[in-house]
Amino acid sequence: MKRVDYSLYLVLDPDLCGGLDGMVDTARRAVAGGVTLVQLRASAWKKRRWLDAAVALKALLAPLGVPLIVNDHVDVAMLADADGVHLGQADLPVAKARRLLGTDKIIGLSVSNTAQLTEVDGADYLGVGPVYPTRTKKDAAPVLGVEAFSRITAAASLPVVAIGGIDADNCAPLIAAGAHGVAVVSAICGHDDPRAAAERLREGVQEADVRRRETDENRSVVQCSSPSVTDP
Ligand code: TZP
Repeated sequence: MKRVDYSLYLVLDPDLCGGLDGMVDTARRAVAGGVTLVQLRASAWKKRRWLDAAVALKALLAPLGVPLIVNDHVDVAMLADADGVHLGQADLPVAKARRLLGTDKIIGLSVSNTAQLTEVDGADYLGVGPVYPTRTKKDAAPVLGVEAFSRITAAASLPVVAIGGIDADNCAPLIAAGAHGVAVVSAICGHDDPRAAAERLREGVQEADVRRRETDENRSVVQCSSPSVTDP
């Protein structure tokens, strides 16, 4: 498994950030606030602009050690030497993308129900959502809610990143449910202070992660100290 920090994943939206320059500026400030992974997602754009944006983002992020993921477009990712792609269910199959990208690049796959977990082989992580209502993706699958999200995460064999309507106040149950991180668009893009917005999210995720580890430790202490059914 690749060592990728999925904890705070920024998905850039040019409409909310103010175009290409706004996306680069948002990414720079958000990374200073703790974003660990950045995705370029510009659904309405033509490929030439995708490439320009991917090249500019790669130049920003590579020296900072933050991976750049390109949504949907494997060719753009390859040309910009991005660190990976994020694929939807209607995009290239993971195995075909892997053939083009090679083993070192990161491949993410969107999943919105447990049935889709049967075809995730070759992916590095899953983007599971929308967990909460979102206004950012118009054609999003039905909202999962925390319970359905937890079921998918429990059944998944890959790291899960939660997405959809997530902010600093509602991220904790998703980390408690086993998410490796949260992906956000509007909780950072378009904010006056993307760095402060990222810092709030990072705190929320970190606190929830500490609580989850404590809960896991308590569980294992209880399991070790309670007599086994086979003890005399
Ligand atoms: N996929 C599922 S929901 C979503 C995507 C790309 C949009 C998430 O945006 P926001 O603003 O964080 O709700």
